[in-house]
Amino acid sequence: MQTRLIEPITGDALLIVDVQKDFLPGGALAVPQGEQVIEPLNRWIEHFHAAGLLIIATRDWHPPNHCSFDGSCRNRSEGESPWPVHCVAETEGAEFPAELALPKETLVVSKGMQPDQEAYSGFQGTNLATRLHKRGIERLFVGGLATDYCVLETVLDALREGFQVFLIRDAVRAVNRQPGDGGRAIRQMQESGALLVHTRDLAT
Ligand code: VGL
Ligand code: ZN
Repeated sequence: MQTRLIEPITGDALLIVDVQKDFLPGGALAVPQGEQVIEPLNRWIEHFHAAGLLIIATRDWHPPNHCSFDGSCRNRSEGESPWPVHCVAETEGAEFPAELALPKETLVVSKGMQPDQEAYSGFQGTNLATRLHKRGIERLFVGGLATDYCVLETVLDALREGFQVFLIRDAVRAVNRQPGDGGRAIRQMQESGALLVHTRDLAT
């Protein structure tokens, strides 16, 4: 099958979700194979940067007493267990890995800073949607961690905000607390309107 190459244009932005040390091997909440998103994301970063297009990186940026560490979040889902302490603001685990080639112009968006609220989505409790609309962004290319939590909620919010969303299929990995969570999340994103793209289809 012939696939048309993807050529990002004005109005496009790259949105990298929570690629942080704590979600990578050796981290407090390591996502299986999480490190494998870095190489494809670097290709998208290079392409967007060379084209002068916006790159956004969200980061989980929790206070030490964040509710997700003891399961007391006011907006937690039914039966959701707590997470290990992860991505505490200003700690090493919350840093972006050196291997992720983020340019200095990257728009960094911190989230999950309110102690009593879970915030998987990069749009929740941030002004990200307004900032993107103001800059004329219409399409978002999304990759990062984790497929079944922060990528899922960020993509669903982006669609609700009216952005066209392209999920970079090979640049996401899932926690899979329950087997199949990652696949179900991808289907849910597609059913909500996200389109799947692959790094091999990015024009060089
Ligand atoms: C995430 C669990 C807890 C994520 C953040 O980035 O997907 N998952 N906090
Ligand atoms: Zn978190």
